[in-house]
Amino acid sequence: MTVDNGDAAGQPLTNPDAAGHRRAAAEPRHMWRIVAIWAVLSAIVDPLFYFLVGPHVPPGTMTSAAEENQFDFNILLVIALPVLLGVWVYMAYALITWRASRKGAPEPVGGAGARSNLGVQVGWIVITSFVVLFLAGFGTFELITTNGAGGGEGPNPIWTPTSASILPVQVIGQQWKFTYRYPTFGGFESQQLIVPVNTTIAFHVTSLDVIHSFWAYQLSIKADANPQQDNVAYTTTNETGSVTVRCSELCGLWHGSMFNYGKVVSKTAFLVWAKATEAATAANTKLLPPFAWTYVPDANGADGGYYPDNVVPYSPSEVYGAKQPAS
Ligand SMILES: [Cu+2]
Repeated sequence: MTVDNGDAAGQPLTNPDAAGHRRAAAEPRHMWRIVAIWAVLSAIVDPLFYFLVGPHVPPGTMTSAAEENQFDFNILLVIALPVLLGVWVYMAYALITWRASRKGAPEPVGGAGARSNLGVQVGWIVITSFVVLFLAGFGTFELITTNGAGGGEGPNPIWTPTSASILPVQVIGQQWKFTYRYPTFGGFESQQLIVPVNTTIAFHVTSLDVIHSFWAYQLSIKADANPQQDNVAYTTTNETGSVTVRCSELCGLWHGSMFNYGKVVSKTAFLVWAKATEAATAANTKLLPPFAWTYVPDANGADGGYYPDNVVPYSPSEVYGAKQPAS
């Protein structure tokens, strides 16, 4: 039901001859008002968000990958906020301006005039196409740019870091735990992920059984752990701090409890820890299968239940540590 409140002069608005012309002249250009309000609000909210909230957006800045991810999230949000504001501004404007109870409000008009507006349609298609295509290009660029996206890139990464010395850390997933093997420190294994700060790390992620996913949240590394695959993910640590590792691929009954913790520590603390752990676990390390890029549990295997995949040795840059990898 519509209510005719009449215009300011008390004339009924539904009288096309008497009121139609007068109203057309008095009616403000609503669309341009909405656009102006939206533009001003967006120009205020976007920088406020980017500079005040942006630095706190997950996953933080602990590594180069985390920094890149935070930047990407911020760009997405800077683009998304004006879209959100556009909806809210229109809704608020419509509620205030065109509410039925407003004295002198113009009567909602249906019919041909409300059915289509070429400018709005073309504008909508052009703007949404531009946003989507820009994001596709931006996303693709960010995936392959020099800091990567923190995802596993398979055994032949599409980009490699330029650091002279890269610390290799093998991440071994199995139902339902992660262990970390340090091939350049005698190949010892640890339940805790400890890495040095200001260092480029090459995570070599693999699995002994089903598909897991190594997600080190604060490091912004998320790489699938596939059996018989060496999935490489690089990042460079910027800050010390705690790391939570979770499996992010449904991998069986206790998937939910497949998590552990780690730390980014000073280079000195890392070397102390690595050498101490190497010495303390030496007896156990001897019982482990020799270091390999992947391991296949096999009760009848020729190498004590595991066999290495005979893949080439390390790249010459992955030499951080006291020793070359055991072969
Ligand atoms: Cu898992």
